[in-house]
Amino acid sequence: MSDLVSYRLEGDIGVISVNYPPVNALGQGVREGLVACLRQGLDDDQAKALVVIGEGRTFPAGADIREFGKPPQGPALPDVVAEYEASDKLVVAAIHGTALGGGLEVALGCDYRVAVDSAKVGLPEVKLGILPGAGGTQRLPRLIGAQKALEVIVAGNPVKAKDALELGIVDELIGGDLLEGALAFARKLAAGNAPLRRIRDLQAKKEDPDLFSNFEKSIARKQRGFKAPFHCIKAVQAAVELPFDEGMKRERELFAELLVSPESRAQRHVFFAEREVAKVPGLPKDTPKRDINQVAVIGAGTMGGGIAMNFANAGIPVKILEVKEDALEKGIAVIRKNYENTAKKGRITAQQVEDRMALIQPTLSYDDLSDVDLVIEAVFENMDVKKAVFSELDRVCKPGAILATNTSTLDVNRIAEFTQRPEDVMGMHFFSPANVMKLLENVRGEKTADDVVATVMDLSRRIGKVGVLVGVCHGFVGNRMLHKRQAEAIQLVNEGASPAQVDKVLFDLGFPMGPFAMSDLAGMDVGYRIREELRKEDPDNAPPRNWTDELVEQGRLGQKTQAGVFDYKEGDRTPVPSSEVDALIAKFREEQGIQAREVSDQEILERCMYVMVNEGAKILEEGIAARPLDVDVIWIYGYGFPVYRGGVLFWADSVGVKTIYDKVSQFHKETGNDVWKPAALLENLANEGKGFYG
Ligand code: HSC
Repeated sequence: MSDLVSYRLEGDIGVISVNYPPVNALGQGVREGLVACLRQGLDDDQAKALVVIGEGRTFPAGADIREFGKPPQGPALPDVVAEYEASDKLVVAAIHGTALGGGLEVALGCDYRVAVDSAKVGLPEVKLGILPGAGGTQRLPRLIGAQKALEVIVAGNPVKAKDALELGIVDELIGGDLLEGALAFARKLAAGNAPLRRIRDLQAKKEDPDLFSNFEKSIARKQRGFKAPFHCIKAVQAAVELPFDEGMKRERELFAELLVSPESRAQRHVFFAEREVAKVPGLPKDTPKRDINQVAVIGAGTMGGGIAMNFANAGIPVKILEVKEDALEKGIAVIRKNYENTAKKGRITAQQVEDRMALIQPTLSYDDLSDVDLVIEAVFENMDVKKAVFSELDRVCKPGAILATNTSTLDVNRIAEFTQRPEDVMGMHFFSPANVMKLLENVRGEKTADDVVATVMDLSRRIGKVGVLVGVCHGFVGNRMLHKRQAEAIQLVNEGASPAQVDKVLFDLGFPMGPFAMSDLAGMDVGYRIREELRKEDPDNAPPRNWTDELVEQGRLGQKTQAGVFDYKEGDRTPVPSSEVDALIAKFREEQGIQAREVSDQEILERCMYVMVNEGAKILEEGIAARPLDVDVIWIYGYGFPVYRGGVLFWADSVGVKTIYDKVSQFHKETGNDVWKPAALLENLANEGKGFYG
């Protein structure tokens, strides 16, 4: 018998206890143990009722995701849940930590559910591209109604215990020790001869006749490209329209379709990749970390302010430095406004606004930074300015303070050399808006000390970011690939495509917006400044001038000036093709002697995407990113690459590395452009018939 689940008698109540760290996932051994212990409890004449509980940090947090895709081994989870539901003794689920997915489904097979205040319950399967497949879509609507069940299942977000009580998912909150409370609850039920409560016997209610079609419409935009949310709706509909056993059959069919779908494979890949990036190859888990209790940010602009908010949100005091008083005041006012807007949406309380603002301390003097543990510089992208800032930081900061730069393109090794302590310097590249975007590209310099890397990676998680470690090169991983795509997008327009056509192809692939709408959003002047800097510093490698430079020089900076590559109406972010820009493009083609031609959508897709795959391969070869999954996580969390395609390199595997290599070689032959020179890694993988992931 499995030793992952044990049975014991506590007085007159049988306790079934799951012990499978870290999250008591419902792997084969746990499922087997749950059934065996239930049978033991049913056979135990002294047990008047049963309690199921998880040891360690949580009630089971779901099916064991690592088993998906492998040959199934019984007992199947739906059968386990059915056996609990069929029990003729009362069963109480005692919940702490996170009762998620299959974990909650087991609890729904029990007659009653109690939870500690800090517990959360939920059915997050949709985030893995599947649906609750052990009766969750059939039992939850029967318990709480179809509308609420749809909200829980389709969003997949965890529900706090207090809200779960209100919804009726949980029957009682336990204030003190969970086991004691659950035992007392079970005894009270047994003493009162409380009836069994089998959810399968309830009727699911549909509150509104158009519930399902309306719900589908309401998520259509946000869930574009995902399959699982729409299957979840179909399954809940079955709960309302079919008898329980038929509904279960329908759930099983829909689950099976999703499990083998490319979307789910990709989403499960992202789940593990997101956790894997925290484990840096070659950096032992026990590498010491420096204490970070007080942080400072240099620069109170959009970026600096956003960065500071992350620390205040996590309860870490942060100083924010500007050289001019009015810029400082303006920056602080913007932060307050951002918090107040969040409060207006009901996401934080007015008190939280004040608490967070109290953690942000404005200053005009570098001397105030003598006690901070970490400084993040977020000033203008110019080496001379960085030099001035880092020399000053080197002068005032205490020994052991980490000095970080938020540069998105400049050489972190050169910046480190502006100090006497390059081992304490690294990059922390936040993405705009810095208080929202989850990605943090942490850049290790040549001389960065291991404990600095370990500290910054750990801190990323503390402030709710996904930190990915990268090496030094122009643009690091994300922007280096992005710049290649942008250049290709511009080149496609030069040859005859329209900006709107290019954008549509990438939008249809699943990006939130195309490359030109994106540069309008970011501000066309950002890229322009980087190009100008390159033209000064490294003219041989700088991109040639093109029509986008002219747009900037004419004041078309993007959304902020209501005109960039596209036009924008006041208060509307929808890009509208511009005849003025079309004329500029035509003029550029004429000056260059280019005869515009028809460009196919397929060519746009191949050139914009394959150039990134090739660059990604070069990045891996050079060791700038350690693994394909690091590149993929960067593209998902930094640039909105569709999760259901798993990341740029995961997507490349789905196309076929050989197919991509052949095209890249062809483009190289046709253009002679270095960017298309196939990466050796790409070539090797293609020759071996392998993908980035084997
Ligand atoms: C499911 O339940 C499907 C069901 O409907 C059943 C269908 C049956 C159908 C049968 C048909 C015949 N599995 O995140 P952390 C690992 S789908 C395996 O860093 P935290 C994780 O990889 C599942 N491993 O911790 C990591 O490993 P590492 C629905 C899992 O405290 C370690 O645990 N449930 C795992 O920040 C720690 O994780 C979910 O989707 C799992 N289910 O967060 C919940 N869950 O150390 C997914 C975690 O080697 N999990 N691991 O890197 C979570 O959301 C978070 O892990 C928690 C903990 C909130 C549980």
